[in-house]
Amino acid sequence: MESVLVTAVIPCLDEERTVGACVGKALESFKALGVAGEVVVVDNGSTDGTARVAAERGARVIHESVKGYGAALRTGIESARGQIIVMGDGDDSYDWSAIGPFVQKIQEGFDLVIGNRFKGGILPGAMPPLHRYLGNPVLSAITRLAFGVKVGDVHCGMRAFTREAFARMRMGTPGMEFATEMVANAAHHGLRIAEVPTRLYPDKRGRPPHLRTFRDGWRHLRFILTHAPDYLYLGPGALLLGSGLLLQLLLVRGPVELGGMYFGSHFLALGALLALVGFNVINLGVLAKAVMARRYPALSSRMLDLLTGRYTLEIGLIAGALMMLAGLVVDGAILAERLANPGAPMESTVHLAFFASTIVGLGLNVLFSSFLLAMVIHTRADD
Ligand SMILES: Nc1nc2c(ncn2[C@@H]2O[C@H](COP(=O)(O)OP(=O)(O)O)[C@@H](O)[C@H]2O)c(=O)[nH]1
Ligand SMILES: [Mg+2]
Repeated sequence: MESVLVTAVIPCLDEERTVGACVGKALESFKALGVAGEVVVVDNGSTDGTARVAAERGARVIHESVKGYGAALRTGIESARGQIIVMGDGDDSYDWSAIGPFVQKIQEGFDLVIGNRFKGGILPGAMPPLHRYLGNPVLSAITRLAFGVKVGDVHCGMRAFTREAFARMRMGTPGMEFATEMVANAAHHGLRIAEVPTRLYPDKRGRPPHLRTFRDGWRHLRFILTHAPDYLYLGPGALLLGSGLLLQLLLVRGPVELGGMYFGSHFLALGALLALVGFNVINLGVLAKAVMARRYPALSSRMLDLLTGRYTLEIGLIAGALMMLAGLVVDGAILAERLANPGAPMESTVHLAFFASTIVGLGLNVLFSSFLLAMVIHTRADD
């Protein structure tokens, strides 16, 4: 049997009106490009004639019972026989006759090629204004920032990649967030990414799309937040911890009056709270980064190199114990003074005691989280 070079993968949920045209155009493309190709249609539980129409037009039809765009695509891609995979919707909104530039970019040596509909043109009625002017550009910008990639249209459904690149990306999400995950994982694994202008046509199926604006928008955002610990934890955590410590330091010697306003123990308590919460948020960020380092060995970050190279449980334990000790010494001194002068007003020492106790609390946190960090860093990655 002639070996297949390109596999077109089309995920379908009730697309009997359009899947035939997509399959036909993909097969024509293979002929025009002079490559051996196959079309795989993944039927995702359709109740219409999708599977029959696709098979009649010459596709190899496979079935995936787990619902979702990502689940369907993954199954289709894993069954592909070609070295190069082109994926795209079965609603005839992407032009399956125009896959040449995708295949070409792969042959030039790129691992992943993503269409860009903003560059290729969006025909009237092809994309709702809310997605075109708000949802997609905003989520694409956040994705670029969070993962350091240059991809203009992160949700574009027409893409190409090598089978090997797909294996390296280790995709796992079942829904529409698959599109974002692929961009993130490609970046984290250091794959070479290219873009090609792609035109988007109105789909021709005569019913609403499967994509649901808010449910799927949230799924993209959820994925980004979960996988961008610098932005989710480290930035906000540093801000909280910094402002909490600053507030405490300002008030450590007693109440302060600023511009006629009195800053007393209420603000002291707020400072302690901010510092503790901020520290815990940073703590989670460090753990999340350590988890990501296990998952994405190609990911480079100075913090990670430092952690994986130098960190030992003992360092964490000693740091935590020293912090606790420092706080306890101050607290002890305050207690001794109180015992010596039982009648002295509390106000003179409460500020310092608050600060010292906050440091004890932070030290305790360091102590306990050190164990989990050590476990994450020194456990072998499972693959
Ligand atoms: N949303 C969704 N799409 C699916 C599913 N299974 C297969 N698909 C196919 O995935 C493609 C993209 O879906 P579509 O509704 O066109 O989303 P949109 O192009 O992002 O608006 C279509 O070919 C669908 O038929 C599923 O369970 N959910
Ligand atoms: Mg579509």
